[in-house]
Amino acid sequence: TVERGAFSPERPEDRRFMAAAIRYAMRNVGRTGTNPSVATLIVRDDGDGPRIVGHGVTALGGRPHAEAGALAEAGDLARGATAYVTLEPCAHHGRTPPCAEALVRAGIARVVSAAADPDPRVDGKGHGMLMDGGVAVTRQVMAAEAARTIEGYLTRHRCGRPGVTLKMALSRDGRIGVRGGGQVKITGPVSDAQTHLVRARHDAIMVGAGTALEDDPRLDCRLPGMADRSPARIILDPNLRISPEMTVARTARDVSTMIATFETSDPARRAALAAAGVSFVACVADPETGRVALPELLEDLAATGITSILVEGGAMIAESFLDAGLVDRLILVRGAVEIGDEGLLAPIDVDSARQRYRLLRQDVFGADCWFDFACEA
Ligand code: AOF
Ligand code: ZN
Repeated sequence: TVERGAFSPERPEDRRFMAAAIRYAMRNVGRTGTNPSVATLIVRDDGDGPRIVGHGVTALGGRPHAEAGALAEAGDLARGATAYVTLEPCAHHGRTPPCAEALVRAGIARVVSAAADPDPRVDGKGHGMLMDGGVAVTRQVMAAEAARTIEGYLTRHRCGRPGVTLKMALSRDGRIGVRGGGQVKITGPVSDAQTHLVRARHDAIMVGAGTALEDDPRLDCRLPGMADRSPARIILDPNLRISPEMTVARTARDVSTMIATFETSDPARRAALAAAGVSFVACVADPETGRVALPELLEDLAATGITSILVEGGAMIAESFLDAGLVDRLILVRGAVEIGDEGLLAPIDVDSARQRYRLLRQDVFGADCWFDFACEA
């Protein structure tokens, strides 16, 4: 029996279903616009053990919400069932009535939620609406794990900037390449595929103009079946050195491409790039360093709807983000190759990262070691 219309305690099976919901929510992370990617599982027990009768995840672009698909699948089986949601159900009227209301109407008996929703239109009101409708509510089940799946959304709400992941490949001797030596292959195919998955989970990917000029990269997601999951590309190019012949410019009609540049940069080159489909974000210079002011840039990017950015290179941009304290997640991929003394030292290595940040996980991908740190204060 569940106590209707009140907060109710966690049950033994709750973590198992919430863990499944959190994994499922990962499916659309990075592809739901300013909305978080949320998952819902509807579970009922008719005496023969719990079974999933409906599942849903926030749709690409952010609508419909997760609850809608799960309730549609469950149909009448939702009556008396438990709904597991990775985020507090919404309480506001958008293109559809609030999800909290839909759950009540479907006859859901109990809702188990993970993360709280900081959106002022929700922020506790979803749980309130459920309880007013006679639904028992259990909150904060695996809340920290669920919050990891919506980090960008939370950071944009709390700090007014996108969440930032910095990813760097390091040789075994802690180098990130050879100055002026072009692209040095440090990592193997397994961690490269993993990198493409991480790309797909961010709204945008950022590199400096130096890296772009040296490597002429595509910066897209090239996993089979995931070509449509490519993030937007942002090139940090204050003095506008990128030319319209480069790959990112030539493919700007296929994958959204932005150049962050000073307003004083060459107007003719800007016009040529704009004609190729590139858009521009105006940056200002930091009065002390003369470099791009990153906090202002991130704020402007958040205003365009970007909730998460993967910063992929090179050394200078990595150092600027680290120095400014603007890195939320740091991914270090240590390859097996040695570069030697002529190599460019990375601004941070695995040992110093271990001292400063919290290691979330460590994996071995082929010959490479992958370290994923949370940079919380
Ligand atoms: C849910 N289920 O799957 C998601 C929710 O612009 P709208 O109307 O779609 O509302 C966006 C807000 O909805 C967002 O800020 C967050 O509060 C909530 N996201 N809520 O019930 C979902 N993605
Ligand atoms: Zn909703």
